[in-house]
Amino acid sequence: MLYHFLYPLHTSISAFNVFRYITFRTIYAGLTALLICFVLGPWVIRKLGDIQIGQYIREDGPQTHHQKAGTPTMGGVLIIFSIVVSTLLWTNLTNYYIWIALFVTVGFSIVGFIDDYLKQVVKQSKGLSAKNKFFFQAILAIIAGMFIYLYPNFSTRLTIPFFKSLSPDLGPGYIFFAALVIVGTSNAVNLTDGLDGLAIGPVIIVAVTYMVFAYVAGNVKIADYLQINYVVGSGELSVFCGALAGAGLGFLWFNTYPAQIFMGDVGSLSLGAAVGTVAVVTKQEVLLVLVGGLFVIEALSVIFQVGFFKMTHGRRIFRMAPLHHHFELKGWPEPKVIVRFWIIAIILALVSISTLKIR
Ligand code: 57M
Repeated sequence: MLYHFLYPLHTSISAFNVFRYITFRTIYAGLTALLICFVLGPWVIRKLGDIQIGQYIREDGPQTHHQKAGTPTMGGVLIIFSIVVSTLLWTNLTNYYIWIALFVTVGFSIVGFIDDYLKQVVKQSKGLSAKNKFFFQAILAIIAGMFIYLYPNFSTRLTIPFFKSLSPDLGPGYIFFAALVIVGTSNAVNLTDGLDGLAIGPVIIVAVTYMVFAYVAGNVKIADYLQINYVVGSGELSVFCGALAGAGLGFLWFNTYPAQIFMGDVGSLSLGAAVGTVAVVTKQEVLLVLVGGLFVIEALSVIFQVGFFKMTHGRRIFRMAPLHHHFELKGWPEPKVIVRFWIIAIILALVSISTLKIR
């Protein structure tokens, strides 16, 4: 919005010329989202506490988690609100991809909100069934995949990291591949959100990484120099990623150990889907396996644990899945697990950015 109102004034007030720059708007989208979280955070925590939206802790979890019972959850409402307001304020609203990113972010947050509401407010409910949750996620993701596919000249070729010449063309099948990336990332972030700040930290790291990818993919000169896909209009998603990272930092202020608030499915499902969408649009969808490697590791730990459990009729690979619980049960204090996982996420992000040069 500010771009549309203030940039045109640069002819009379030259300082407003700065609104044309994606880098400027990305920084201030992040700071705006951060500020909204800072200002509204305490009020949201109080409000959620007052209406008794406190986390229910399952019996079968690590004993250390029982002290967390009653922690306000559904804090994702604050994160998503900050992202949407900041994106509407700082992006070029005529950008096609911005509306797809907002559609996915808000759509998945509604699915998560319904799940949280049923679990936290309608106490006896276990929330949306896995089947229903997956159904709504798939519908939203396929719609997004379709709109991405229909954008003129959008390439349906896959970008395989390190293998420049290998770029299989999926054609209309790209719609379903894009949906798979969005739903997969959404659920992987959801699984990871099991310790204070454990999900939001890597979400910030991944958002900053895709901020870089979106910027270079949307800049014809840099894309050409790096020999990566030039995706017209994707540069504006840097601003969206700025809002994602800023809102994440603002939420982390309250979610850091010992957490005053949890994000709930309303946050985790939505943030994962938002990152997955940016990865698809910037044509760095396969690289997301590396950038979001921590989420992949957590999800795989569950898949292997459940598979092995079924195959061996009761034996486990890990003391408990997802992986963060395994280290908790090994005696690692919660903050140690969290910060070490963040360090892994940072290493993966740096290696991912280096692939822009290594081809
Ligand atoms: C998402 N939710 C946290 C919080 C957060 C198939 C199976 C692997 C599914 C998985 C599961 O239920 N995943 C759901 C993880 C939960 O966090 C809430 O959920 C929201 C995210 N969706 O925002 O509202 C708990 O995590 C803790 N937490 C924090 N700090 C935070 O900032 O401490 C969350 C955020 C919260 C709180 O304790 O209650 C969760 O863990 O459920 N199931 C599991 O992850 C369970 N693992 C398991 O059953 N493993 C089995 C098999 C199935 C693989 C095994 O290893 O044999 C673990 N989770 C729970 N109990 N709650 C362990 C058992």
